[in-house]
Amino acid sequence: MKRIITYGTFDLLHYGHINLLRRAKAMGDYLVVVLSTDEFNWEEKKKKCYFSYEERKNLLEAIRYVDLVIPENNWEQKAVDVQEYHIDTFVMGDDWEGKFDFLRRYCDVVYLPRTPEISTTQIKKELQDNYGG
Ligand code: C2G
Repeated sequence: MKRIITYGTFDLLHYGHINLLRRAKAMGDYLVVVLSTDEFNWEEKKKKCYFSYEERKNLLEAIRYVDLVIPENNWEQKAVDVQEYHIDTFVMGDDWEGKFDFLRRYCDVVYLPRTPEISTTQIKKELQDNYGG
């Protein structure tokens, strides 16, 4: 049982997120998604989510690739998470390239190419430009 973990906000879920989750799950048998809480997003990432934590969690739990969704409350929990959940591989999009190499003492660390031309920020901007008041 190869166990994979990944982290994110996953707001306005889109095919870039799905591409990441599909590839992450393909690397093992069990995928843990650590989902940024509303507080963490606002206080640490300055992101105001359209969907709440519970709504984003419900969406992720409906995805066939996802086996467990747990909260991300701070930047420091990753080393604890990978040990507590007996993780074999930590996976993130390559916009985070190199940022989590310190986890290599606990598990493999893999950065996957991001899906180009789609992002939650861009979705919000295009909606504002095309349908904004
Ligand atoms: N992603 C992707 N392609 C996109 C958009 C996102 O592969 N077009 C990936 C990101 O690289 C990330 C995951 O999807 O691995 C989730 O993206 P976000 O929700 O934007 O996550 P982020 O805000 O980067 O949070 O502690 C780590 C943070 O929680 C990561």
